[in-house]
Amino acid sequence: MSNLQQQRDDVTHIDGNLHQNADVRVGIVVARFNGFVVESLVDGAIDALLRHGVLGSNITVVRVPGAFELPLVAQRAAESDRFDAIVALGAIIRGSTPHFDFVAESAKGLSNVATDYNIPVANGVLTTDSIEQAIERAGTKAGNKGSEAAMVVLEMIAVLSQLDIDDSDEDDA
Ligand code: INI
Repeated sequence: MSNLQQQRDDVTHIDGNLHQNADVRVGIVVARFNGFVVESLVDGAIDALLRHGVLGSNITVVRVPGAFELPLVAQRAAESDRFDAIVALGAIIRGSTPHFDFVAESAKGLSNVATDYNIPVANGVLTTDSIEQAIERAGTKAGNKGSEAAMVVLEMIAVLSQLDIDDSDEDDA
Protein backbone atom coordinates (compact mmCIF):
# COMPACT_ATOMS: atom_id res chain seq x y z
CA MET A 1 0.00 0.00 0.00
CA SER A 2 1.37 3.45 -0.88
CA ASN A 3 2.24 5.80 1.92
CA LEU A 4 -0.46 8.18 0.71
CA GLN A 5 -3.05 5.41 0.82
CA GLN A 6 -1.90 4.48 4.33
CA GLN A 7 -2.31 8.10 5.44
CA ARG A 8 -5.77 8.15 3.91
CA ASP A 9 -6.71 5.01 5.85
CA ASP A 10 -5.49 6.63 9.06
CA VAL A 11 -7.80 9.65 8.78
CA THR A 12 -10.44 9.76 11.54
CA HIS A 13 -13.95 10.40 10.26
CA ILE A 14 -16.74 11.40 12.63
CA ASP A 15 -20.26 11.10 11.21
CA GLY A 16 -23.47 11.21 13.16
CA ASN A 17 -25.68 8.15 12.91
CA LEU A 18 -29.38 8.83 13.14
CA HIS A 19 -30.54 5.69 14.90
CA GLN A 20 -30.34 6.15 18.66
CA ASN A 21 -32.75 8.90 19.51
CA ALA A 22 -35.03 7.44 22.19
CA ASP A 23 -33.54 9.70 24.86
CA VAL A 24 -33.22 12.79 22.71
CA ARG A 25 -35.28 15.79 23.88
CA VAL A 26 -36.13 18.35 21.23
CA GLY A 27 -37.66 21.79 21.67
CA ILE A 28 -39.42 23.13 18.58
CA VAL A 29 -39.91 26.89 18.70
CA VAL A 30 -42.51 28.09 16.25
CA ALA A 31 -43.59 31.50 14.95
CA ARG A 32 -47.37 31.65 14.49
CA PHE A 33 -47.14 34.42 11.84
CA ASN A 34 -47.92 32.96 8.38
CA GLY A 35 -49.27 29.95 10.24
CA PHE A 36 -50.83 28.39 7.14
CA VAL A 37 -47.26 27.68 5.95
CA VAL A 38 -45.53 27.28 9.28
CA GLU A 39 -47.85 24.54 10.56
CA SER A 40 -46.73 22.35 7.64
CA LEU A 41 -43.15 22.88 8.78
CA VAL A 42 -44.16 21.82 12.31
CA ASP A 43 -45.87 18.69 10.96
CA GLY A 44 -42.78 17.88 8.89
CA ALA A 45 -40.43 18.35 11.83
CA ILE A 46 -42.48 16.20 14.21
CA ASP A 47 -42.92 13.50 11.58
CA ALA A 48 -39.16 13.35 10.89
CA LEU A 49 -38.32 13.20 14.60
CA LEU A 50 -40.83 10.41 15.33
CA ARG A 51 -39.67 8.40 12.30
CA HIS A 52 -36.11 8.56 13.63
CA GLY A 53 -36.97 7.23 17.05
CA VAL A 54 -37.56 10.40 19.08
CA LEU A 55 -40.41 9.81 21.53
CA GLY A 56 -43.42 12.08 21.30
CA SER A 57 -43.16 12.67 25.03
CA ASN A 58 -39.65 14.08 24.45
CA ILE A 59 -40.83 16.70 21.95
CA THR A 60 -42.04 20.11 23.12
CA VAL A 61 -43.53 22.70 20.78
CA VAL A 62 -43.38 26.33 21.94
CA ARG A 63 -45.33 28.88 19.91
CA VAL A 64 -44.55 32.61 19.78
CA PRO A 65 -46.17 35.43 17.77
CA GLY A 66 -43.60 35.88 14.99
CA ALA A 67 -40.09 35.13 13.79
CA PHE A 68 -38.85 38.25 15.54
CA GLU A 69 -39.60 36.53 18.87
CA LEU A 70 -37.79 33.26 18.01
CA PRO A 71 -34.25 34.11 19.17
CA LEU A 72 -35.33 35.00 22.71
CA VAL A 73 -37.48 31.92 23.20
CA ALA A 74 -34.80 29.71 21.63
CA GLN A 75 -32.28 31.20 24.03
CA ARG A 76 -34.56 30.62 27.03
CA ALA A 77 -35.22 27.06 25.89
CA ALA A 78 -31.48 26.42 25.59
CA GLU A 79 -30.86 27.94 29.01
CA SER A 80 -33.53 25.74 30.60
CA ASP A 81 -31.49 22.55 30.12
CA ARG A 82 -34.71 20.79 29.12
CA PHE A 83 -33.58 20.07 25.57
CA ASP A 84 -30.71 18.44 23.69
CA ALA A 85 -31.47 20.49 20.60
CA ILE A 86 -33.73 23.22 19.33
CA VAL A 87 -35.51 23.54 15.99
CA ALA A 88 -36.73 27.02 15.08
CA LEU A 89 -39.54 27.24 12.54
CA GLY A 90 -41.17 30.23 10.91
CA ALA A 91 -41.89 31.93 7.59
CA ILE A 92 -40.78 35.44 6.75
CA ILE A 93 -42.42 36.36 3.48
CA ARG A 94 -41.50 39.57 1.69
CA GLY A 95 -44.54 41.74 1.24
CA SER A 96 -46.42 40.44 4.28
CA THR A 97 -45.61 43.72 5.99
CA PRO A 98 -43.14 46.52 5.25
CA HIS A 99 -40.74 45.38 7.94
CA PHE A 100 -39.68 42.12 6.24
CA ASP A 101 -35.98 43.07 6.29
CA PHE A 102 -36.10 44.00 9.94
CA VAL A 103 -37.74 40.72 10.93
CA ALA A 104 -35.41 38.69 8.70
CA GLU A 105 -32.38 40.39 10.25
CA SER A 106 -33.57 39.67 13.80
CA ALA A 107 -33.99 35.95 13.12
CA LYS A 108 -30.21 35.79 12.63
CA GLY A 109 -29.96 35.90 16.43
CA LEU A 110 -30.74 32.17 16.36
CA SER A 111 -27.23 31.28 15.30
CA ASN A 112 -25.79 32.82 18.47
CA VAL A 113 -27.90 30.54 20.67
CA ALA A 114 -26.11 27.42 19.44
CA THR A 115 -22.65 28.68 20.25
CA ASP A 116 -23.59 30.62 23.39
CA TYR A 117 -25.37 27.62 24.95
CA ASN A 118 -23.46 24.74 23.33
CA ILE A 119 -26.57 23.14 21.89
CA PRO A 120 -27.54 22.31 18.29
CA VAL A 121 -30.01 24.82 16.87
CA ALA A 122 -31.48 24.36 13.40
CA ASN A 123 -32.77 27.35 11.51
CA GLY A 124 -35.98 26.24 9.81
CA VAL A 125 -37.18 29.78 9.23
CA LEU A 126 -38.15 30.32 5.60
CA THR A 127 -37.18 33.66 4.09
CA THR A 128 -38.91 33.99 0.75
CA ASP A 129 -39.95 36.63 -1.77
CA SER A 130 -43.43 35.20 -2.23
CA ILE A 131 -46.10 33.05 -0.64
CA GLU A 132 -45.64 30.57 -3.49
CA GLN A 133 -41.97 30.09 -2.65
CA ALA A 134 -42.87 29.54 0.99
CA ILE A 135 -45.49 26.92 0.10
CA GLU A 136 -42.97 25.14 -2.14
CA ARG A 137 -40.65 24.73 0.85
CA ALA A 138 -43.35 23.62 3.27
CA GLY A 139 -44.09 20.14 2.04
CA THR A 140 -44.62 20.59 -1.69
CA LYS A 141 -42.18 20.63 -4.61
CA ALA A 142 -39.10 21.92 -2.77
CA GLY A 143 -39.43 19.52 0.16
CA ASN A 144 -40.22 20.40 3.75
CA LYS A 145 -37.72 22.64 5.50
CA GLY A 146 -39.24 21.66 8.85
CA SER A 147 -38.29 18.02 8.43
CA GLU A 148 -34.88 19.02 7.09
CA ALA A 149 -34.27 21.15 10.18
CA ALA A 150 -35.30 18.25 12.43
CA MET A 151 -32.83 15.93 10.67
CA VAL A 152 -30.11 18.53 11.05
CA VAL A 153 -30.41 18.57 14.85
CA LEU A 154 -30.45 14.77 15.07
CA GLU A 155 -27.28 14.60 13.01
CA MET A 156 -25.67 17.34 15.09
CA ILE A 157 -26.53 15.60 18.36
CA ALA A 158 -24.95 12.40 17.03
CA VAL A 159 -21.82 14.17 15.77
CA LEU A 160 -21.31 16.05 19.04
CA SER A 161 -21.77 12.90 21.10
CA GLN A 162 -19.18 11.13 18.92
CA LEU A 163 -16.73 13.93 19.63
CA ASP A 164 -17.43 13.58 23.36
CA ILE A 165 -16.74 9.83 23.22
CA ASP A 166 -13.47 10.41 21.41
CA ASP A 167 -12.45 12.97 24.04
CA SER A 168 -13.12 10.59 26.93
CA ASP A 169 -11.17 7.79 25.17
CA GLU A 170 -8.16 10.08 25.08
CA ASP A 171 -8.58 10.94 28.76
CA ASP A 172 -8.60 7.24 29.61
CA ALA A 173 -5.37 6.54 27.69
N1 INI B 1 -43.27 37.62 11.42
C1 INI B 1 -43.05 36.48 10.74
O1 INI B 1 -42.85 35.41 11.36
N2 INI B 1 -43.02 36.48 9.40
C2 INI B 1 -43.21 37.63 8.67
O2 INI B 1 -43.18 37.56 7.42
C3 INI B 1 -43.43 38.84 9.36
N3 INI B 1 -43.60 40.06 8.63
O3 INI B 1 -43.37 40.09 7.44
O4 INI B 1 -43.94 41.08 9.20
C4 INI B 1 -43.47 38.80 10.78
N4 INI B 1 -43.71 39.92 11.49
C5 INI B 1 -44.05 39.90 12.89
C6 INI B 1 -42.80 39.89 13.77
O5 INI B 1 -42.18 38.64 13.73
C7 INI B 1 -43.14 40.18 15.23
O6 INI B 1 -44.02 39.20 15.73
C8 INI B 1 -43.76 41.57 15.43
O7 INI B 1 -42.94 42.56 14.84
C9 INI B 1 -43.91 41.88 16.95
O8 INI B 1 -42.64 41.90 17.60
